[in-house]
Amino acid sequence: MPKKTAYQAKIEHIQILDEQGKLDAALNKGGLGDEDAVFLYEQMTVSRTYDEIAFKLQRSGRMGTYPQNKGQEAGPGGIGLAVLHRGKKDWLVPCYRENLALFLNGLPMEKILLHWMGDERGNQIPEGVHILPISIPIGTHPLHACGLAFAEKYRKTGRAAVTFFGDGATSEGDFHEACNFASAMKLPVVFFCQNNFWAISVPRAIQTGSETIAQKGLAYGMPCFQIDGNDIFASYKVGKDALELAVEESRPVFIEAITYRLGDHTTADDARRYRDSAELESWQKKDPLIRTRKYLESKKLWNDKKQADLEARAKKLTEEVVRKAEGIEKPGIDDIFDYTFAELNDELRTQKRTLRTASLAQHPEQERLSR
Ligand SMILES: Cc1ncc(C[n+]2csc(CCOP(=O)(O)OP(=O)(O)O)c2C)c(N)n1
Ligand SMILES: [Mg+2]
Repeated sequence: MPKKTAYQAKIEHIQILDEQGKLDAALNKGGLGDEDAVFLYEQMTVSRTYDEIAFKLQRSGRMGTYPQNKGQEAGPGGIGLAVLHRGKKDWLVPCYRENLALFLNGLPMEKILLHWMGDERGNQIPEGVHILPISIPIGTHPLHACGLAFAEKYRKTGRAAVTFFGDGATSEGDFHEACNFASAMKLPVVFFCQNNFWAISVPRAIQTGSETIAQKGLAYGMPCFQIDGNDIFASYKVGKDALELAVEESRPVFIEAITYRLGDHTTADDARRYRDSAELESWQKKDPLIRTRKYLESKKLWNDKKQADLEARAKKLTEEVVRKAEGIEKPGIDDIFDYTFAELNDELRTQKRTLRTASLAQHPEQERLSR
């Protein structure tokens, strides 16, 4: 019996803008234009400012916890803009480190703050905005993206679903079920993994034996790409092509974006306890904001004056968003019943009626007496 190669594959790594801010124009053909690069640079700066202000809110006791997106703005920014430009209102099914993709596609910015302030109204997505609430259970939501893509395919809307998750999420069973389902059912889902090399304190090196995260998609028959996740040009171009491929050929596509979280896992974490400072410093040099600014300056599209204006605008905008979030009216005591269940059964109706009474023994008719 002669031996044959049963399967062989390679995965491309795509970088269009390098760390020094130099662009590969040939690779960028059909990709992000300079005007949009300016726009994304501004939006990434807004997202960074939002992070800094949210961090301070938590430290001053005005927010429960918060996961900074710092350093990871380019991946979600690039593909987020590609989604916006398609104009199809593709679904975004996020984790918690892709704020920018959500803001670009119509999520009111105060929603994320409200979520982390523990207000469920942060998860109430406005009608017509095709975004799911951010998912805290790791790895469960790619399945929801499959369901949405399944429905859109059935309705022939030409819409895709993009789901975001981290490197750690790819060790979860639900993630694999989602990959399998999307592939077996030929669903237009773009799986966008932000590989930031850490899952809280678990380093990527011991997270999985897989050489790349992208190759996990190969096992399910998906076209797979690895990109420099700190490069808005790569994320936009590969994201745009992946969306087209997913919809035109009705199949899932996998993108692994190599990035790094420059902050702690969340405000409840102190990464200095497990992360080498030299590693952090090496990634600070690859910061997406720095390289994008270098590129724009080399093209005379940016200068110190514009930077100062932008920083002032970003601060003002974020402070307004904070005012909106903190200024929301207090929720009604009945809301927990009115917005959790479609219909109340007898027990729940009694609970709702007796919620205001001083004790379970008190007759509901006396409720007014207790307040
Ligand atoms: C099902 C589940 N298990 C465990 C956790 C606790 N947890 C929260 S974040 C996290 C790490 C996630 O790492 P990764 O997927 O790489 O995302 P990152 O935070 O690095 O963006 C874990 C284990 C959780 N939220 N959900
Ligand atoms: Mg991670």
